[in-house]
Amino acid sequence: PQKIYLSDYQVPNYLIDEVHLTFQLAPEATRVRSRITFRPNPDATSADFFLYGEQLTLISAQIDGAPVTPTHVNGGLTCDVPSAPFVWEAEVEISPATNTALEGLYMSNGMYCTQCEAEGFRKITYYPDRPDVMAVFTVRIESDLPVLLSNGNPVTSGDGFAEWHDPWPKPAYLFALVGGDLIAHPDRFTTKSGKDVELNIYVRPGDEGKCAFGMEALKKSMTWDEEVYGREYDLDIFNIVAVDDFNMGAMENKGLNIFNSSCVLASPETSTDMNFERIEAIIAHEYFHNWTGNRITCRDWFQLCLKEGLTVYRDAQFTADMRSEPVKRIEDVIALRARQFREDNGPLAHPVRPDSFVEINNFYTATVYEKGAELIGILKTLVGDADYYKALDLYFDRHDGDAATIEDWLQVFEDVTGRDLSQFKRWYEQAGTPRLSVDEAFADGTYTLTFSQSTPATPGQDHKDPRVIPIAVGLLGADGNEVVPTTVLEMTEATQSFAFDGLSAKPVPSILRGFSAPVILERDSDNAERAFLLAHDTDPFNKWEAGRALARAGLVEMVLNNAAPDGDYLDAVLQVLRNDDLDPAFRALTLALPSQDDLAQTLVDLGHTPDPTAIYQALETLKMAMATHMQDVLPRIYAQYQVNEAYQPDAEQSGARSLANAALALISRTDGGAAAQAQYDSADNMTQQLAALGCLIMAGKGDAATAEFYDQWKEDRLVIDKWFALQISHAAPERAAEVAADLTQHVDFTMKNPNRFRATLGALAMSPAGFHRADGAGYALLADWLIQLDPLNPQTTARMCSAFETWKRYDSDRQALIAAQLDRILATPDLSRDTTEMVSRIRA
Ligand code: B3K
Ligand code: ZN
Repeated sequence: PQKIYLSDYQVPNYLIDEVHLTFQLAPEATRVRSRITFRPNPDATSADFFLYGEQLTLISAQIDGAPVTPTHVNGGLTCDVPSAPFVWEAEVEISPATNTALEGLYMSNGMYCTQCEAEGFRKITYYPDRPDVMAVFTVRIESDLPVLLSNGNPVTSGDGFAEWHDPWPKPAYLFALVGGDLIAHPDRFTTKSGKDVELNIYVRPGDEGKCAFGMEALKKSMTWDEEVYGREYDLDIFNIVAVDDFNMGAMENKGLNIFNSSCVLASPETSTDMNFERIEAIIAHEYFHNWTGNRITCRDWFQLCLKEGLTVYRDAQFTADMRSEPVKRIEDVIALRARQFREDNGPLAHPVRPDSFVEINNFYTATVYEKGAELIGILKTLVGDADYYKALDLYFDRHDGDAATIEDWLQVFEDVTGRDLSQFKRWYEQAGTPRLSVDEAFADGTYTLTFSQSTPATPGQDHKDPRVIPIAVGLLGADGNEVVPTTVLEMTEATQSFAFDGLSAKPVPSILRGFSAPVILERDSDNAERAFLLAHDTDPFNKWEAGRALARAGLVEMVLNNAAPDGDYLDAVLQVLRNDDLDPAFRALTLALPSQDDLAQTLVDLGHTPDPTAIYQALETLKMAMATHMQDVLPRIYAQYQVNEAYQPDAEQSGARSLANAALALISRTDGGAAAQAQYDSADNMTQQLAALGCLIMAGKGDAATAEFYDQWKEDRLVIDKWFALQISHAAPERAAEVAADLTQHVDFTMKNPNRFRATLGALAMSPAGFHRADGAGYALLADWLIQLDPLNPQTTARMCSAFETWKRYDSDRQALIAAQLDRILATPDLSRDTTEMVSRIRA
C-alpha cells in the first residue's frame, strides 16, 4: 500500500468555484449528476487533471457540453482539459444499499445518509476530494422520501424533490445528504446580532422523545461560543440527524451534523448520567467545528489536529463551564492516560501532526484529538488567557475561508505575543510522552526543584529534543497550609532547576497541578506525602492524583509481593469519603481505583511483566478490603446521596448518584446483593438501573435481572447495546470470552452495526483479565470477528485492532498467541488497506 508524506504536499492543479449536484435516490442505483466549474490554479506547477473516484459507475462525462472519454486510473480518472476555465459534467451510479463500509452515501434502516470525512466523497462522485479545494455547493435531491436534507439553506422543495444551497465555500469532506422518513424536534435560536436560526434534530419515528436534551445542549453551545469566542452561527438553519449505523461519534458537516444515535438520543429512562454528559460534549464539539474546522479548515489531512485538537479543547472548556471544572479535568486525564499514553507508549505512537500515513482514517486517534487538545492547553498556559483569546481573534480574522496549517496557527500566536514558538512546535512533531523526573533540595530557606525530561524513542523517531513544558507548582507547609500558591515554571532545557526563596522550612511540593502538561511525572515520593497531599492539597486535580498514586503504590505491592491492602490508603480514602464538604463527584472519583490497564503499564514502567490475572485479583481484594474497612460509613453515604427530586442529568445530581453508586458497588460485596436488588427493583432511570445490574452481576446474583432487563428493553437498540457490553465487562475473567462468544450468537447481534459490534467485541477487548486469558481464547475470538468484519467495514475493523497494541507488555506465551492472531489477520486474502496498515504497525 502506498504511503503519503506531508513533505510531498503540492497545491491543487485546479480550483473550483461552484458545484451543482443532483441526486436521484434509489437503494441500489442512485444517480448522481455533477456540474463543476473548474479553473486552473495559478500557483500550480502541473496542468494534469485528476479526479478521485471509487466504487462509481461512470455513465457519462462532458467538458463544456461536449462528451469526453476520461481515462480510468487507480483511484480515479484523468482527462484532457482546456487551459482556460471549463465546466465538467458527469453522471455516475452508486449503490447506497450495499455500502456496508458506512463511508460515502449509504443506507441505515431505510434512511439515506452520508459520511464523507476523510475521503468518502470520492465514493459519491468524481471530484478533487482534498480539503484544500473549497467550493460553493448547490444540491438537488429527488426522492419520494418526506425529509430531504443537505448543507446550507433550503432553496425550494416540492413533490419529490428538495434543493439546498450552501453559500460558504467548503471542502467535499463537509458535504452531507440525508433522506428519510424522519421526525423533526424543532426549535429556534436568535444569535447575538439578532439572526433567527431554525434548529432541528431529525430522528426515526419512535425516537422523538429523546431529542430535548440534545436540543438544549445545542442552544447552550451556540450561546457559549458567542460569549467565550465571539463566534456566531452563519446560516438560517442548523440540522442534526441521528443515524443508527455510524462508524464514529458524529460529523460536523456544514449546517447538517450527522450523529451516531448513541451520541444524541437521550432520556432519563434509557441514558446514564455519563451518556448525558458525553452527548452534551459531542453536540458542542460538532457545533464548535463550524468555526474551527469548517470556516477555517485544514490544508491537508496531516493538519487534522488543527481542527480536532482545538475543537476538543473548546468542548472541554464548555463542559468545564457547564459542569465542574476539576471533575472534567480529572475525567479527561483518566481518559488521556488510558488511551493516549497507551498509544504513545506502543507501536502505534505517532506525532500529533503525523508526517506520513497509508490510510488517514487510521489517524483519528487519541493522539491527534486528546493530545492535540493538551497542546492547546499548554499554549494557553504559556501565553496567558488574554493573549490566547487575542490570538484566536486574529486566527479567525486572518484565516476565515482558508484551508490552514499548524504553521498558520502558530504564526498568529507569534504575531500576538512576539514569542518564538519553534520549541513549542516540537510537541506537534515528536511522538512519545515525555518523562519528567524531579529532585528536590532545601538549604538556607531556599527550596530547589530540579527537573529532567526525556522521551523514549518511538517508531521511526529515535532522537527527541527537549520540549517546553509548563509545570504548575504549589508548595505546602507541614501544617497543610499553602506557602507558595500555584506558579507556572517554564521548563525549556533537558535539565533545569527552579528555586523558591524565603521559606522557613522544607515544604511539600504539589507538582504538575491541574495536569499542566501531558507528561509522566516520575517522582520518588512516599505514602506519607501522598496521604498528606490527598488531605491538604488545594489543587483538586493533584489532590485526586495523590489518592490515585497512593492506590497505585499499594496495588503494585499487592501484585508483586502479595502484600495486604495498604491500611494508610484505606484510612486516607475513608477520610475523603466521610468529608461532606467535598464535592460528591470528586469523592466518587477518589474512591475509584486505577484500571487494570493502568496497573499493567505501571508494572511495565517498573520493569516487570504484568500478569493480567494477578492485577485483577489485587483489585478485587482491595475492593473487598475497602468494603469492609468502610462498612460503617457506606450505608450512611448511600442513603445520604440518594436523589429525591425529579431526575436531572446535571452535574449536581449526577455527582450525588455517582457517589451513591460507588458506595453501592462496595456494599454489594458484603451484603449479597440485597441493596443492589432493591435499587434495581425501584430504579426509574438508567443510571440507577444499570449500576444496580452491574452490582448484581458482580455479586453473582444477576441472572434474573439480566433476563428482565432484556425483556424490558428489547425494543430499544441503544439500551440493548448496554446490555451486551455489561454482561461482558462484568463477567468473571475466565468466563468473559465465552460470554462474548455466546452473545455473538444472540438474535440481536449484528456485525453490521458498529455500536453493537463494539458493545460485544469492544467490551471484551476492554476487559483486560478476560481478553488476556492465558489460553488465548479472547485473542482468537476478537481476531475471528475482525477477519469477518473487515470486508464489510474496514474502518471499524481497523480501529478495533488497537486492542492488540499493548501486546509487547506481556509474557512470551501471550506474545506468541497474539502474534499468531496478528499474522492470521494479515494473511487474510484481500485484507483492507485500513486493517493492513494497523496490524502491520502493531506487529512491527
Ligand atoms: N470529524 C469527525 C470525524 C470523522 C472521522 C472520519 N473517519 C468527527 C469529529 O471529530 O468531530
Ligand atoms: Zn472533531
